[in-house]
Amino acid sequence: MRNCDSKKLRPNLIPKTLVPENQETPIHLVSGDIISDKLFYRRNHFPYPSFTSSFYFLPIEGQVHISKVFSLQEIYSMPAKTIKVVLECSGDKRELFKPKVYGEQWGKGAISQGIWKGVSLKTLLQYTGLLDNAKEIVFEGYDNGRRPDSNKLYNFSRSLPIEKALDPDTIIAYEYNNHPISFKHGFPLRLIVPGWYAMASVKWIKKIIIIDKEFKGPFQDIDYVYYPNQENDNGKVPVTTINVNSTIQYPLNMQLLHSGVYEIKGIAWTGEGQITMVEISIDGGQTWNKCKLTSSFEKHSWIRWNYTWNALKKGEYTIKSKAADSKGNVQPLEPIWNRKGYGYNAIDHIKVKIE
Ligand SMILES: Nc1nc2c(c(=O)[nH]1)N[C@H]1C(S)=C(S)[C@@H](COP(=O)(O)O)O[C@H]1N2
Ligand SMILES: [Mo]
Repeated sequence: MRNCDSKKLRPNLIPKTLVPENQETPIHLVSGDIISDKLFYRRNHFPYPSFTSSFYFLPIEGQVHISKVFSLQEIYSMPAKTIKVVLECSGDKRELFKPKVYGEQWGKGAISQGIWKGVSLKTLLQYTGLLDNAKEIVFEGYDNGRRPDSNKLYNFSRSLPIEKALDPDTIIAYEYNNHPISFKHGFPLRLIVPGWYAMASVKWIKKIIIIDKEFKGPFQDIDYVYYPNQENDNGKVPVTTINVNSTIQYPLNMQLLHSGVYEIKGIAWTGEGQITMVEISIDGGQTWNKCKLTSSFEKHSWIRWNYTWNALKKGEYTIKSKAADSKGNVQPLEPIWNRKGYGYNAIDHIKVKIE
């Protein structure tokens, strides 16, 4: 009976702020590898933009041989690429930093995954060419507003170095899970940058500008930068690739359970290379056991894992998960603290009690 009921119930997003809209995915309650549009987390810096999509054109200009303006029909008719991609906000798990940091207090659900279809940016740039002095490519979004640190109006803009921009997997996407991208996630065109934290994946692209220097917009040079120190900006480093990470989806933190056999399960992901191992500890990290990886590897997607636990003895348990990738990265015991709280990837943990 219970099972039957729970099949009818669907989880919702977890609200953080409403304007601009910031809501997280109920990551503990999703199964499988494809997050529906409805349960995809939402992260916005500004209110949603308004523009008339029936008059939409995409300009590419700057350090190019010929500037071009593409219609959507032209873009839809080019050779397409379809990729399953994990998008993770660099602020995912921010609420876990100690000492705490300012910013959206994301739990573990500023992450989602699904299938994006679009045209490689590289393909589009073949129509314009790049001048020899081209250094970065700037993507400007339609959304704008004021930041807490300035009275100026800014659009959400970000850049990529040429090398990452020309990676065939960097796409200008127009479909998500076989449907046109929904408005909230970037309709009609959204940049998708697999392997990088999701601030790089600019929604509602207004134009693309090739520049001959480093882009210094505030979402590049003030935000999305690791600041190792509380008091000053020394040692600042831009946020780029996703850190190796894992999240326990079941059991839930602080859950009460009867003694029995349980499938501990979760996801693990990394920005470069692939997940090679996930280990589980049920004794707070003293001993570790290898998990079964239950989904097959795809270059830009998370992997699912599980571990069968014979929970026979009553008591309190701290369960931990630790992922490692093919580049030699392993989740650290402690996160690397930084003032704006990006890139949290410490070993995940939950507590449960067997009664
Ligand atoms: N135009 C625009 N693009 C954007 C943002 C934004 O505020 N405006 N937020 C970025 C950040 S920080 C993240 S984490 C992702 C969130 O994408 P989603 O709302 O589709 O989940 O979009 C990125 N692209
Ligand atoms: Mo983000």
